[in-house]
Amino acid sequence: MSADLVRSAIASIDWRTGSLAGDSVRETVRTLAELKDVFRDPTATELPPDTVVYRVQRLDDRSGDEGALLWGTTVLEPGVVGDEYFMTHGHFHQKRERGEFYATVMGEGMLVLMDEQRNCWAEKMFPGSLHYVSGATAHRVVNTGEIPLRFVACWASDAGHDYSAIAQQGFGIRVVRRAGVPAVVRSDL
Ligand code: S6P
Ligand code: ZN
Repeated sequence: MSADLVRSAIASIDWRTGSLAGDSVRETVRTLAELKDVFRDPTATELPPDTVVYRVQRLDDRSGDEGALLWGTTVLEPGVVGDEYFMTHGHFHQKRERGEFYATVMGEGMLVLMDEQRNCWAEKMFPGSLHYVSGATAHRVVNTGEIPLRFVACWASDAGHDYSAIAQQGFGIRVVRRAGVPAVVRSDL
């Protein structure tokens, strides 16, 4: 076969874990120190600040390419700060019309969603659950289980990430541990 006619796949995925491998894969790590503002009481933990809360693997950025798609895998560790489970920062997309798919590979959690009018809801995440995040909907993932929550995502590469609205006002709901089980509560209660 001619080398010109056959090319390598962009990366590989291990479907048991969602892990990506290949030259185009980039990884970011988020520690407790970077996430302290997402928790209602960031002091309610004795975990060291460099504790890893989640890692994101992403295919190399192609945000300049109109219509291109990105793929990523997030591994969110189990844990709590006070009565709140470990969670991602959460964000809107800068281009509000750009949606995203999430699919859970392993673990249990909640996908917390909020529209621009601050209407909020949560969807249960479990192995095989498939979620569509429509445009203009902020999204955050919470690990309510005992093992790492692993999920894959696919989104428009030019969507961009807007963290500022969430950093300033947070989500209107929180996922907390009550009597050992997850409960979704309003943030102002
Ligand atoms: C990107 C997609 C995910 C998140 C990742 C971490 O649009 O939603 O790859 O970036 O789960 O969450 P966050 O809120 O820290 O970006
Ligand atoms: Zn997103």
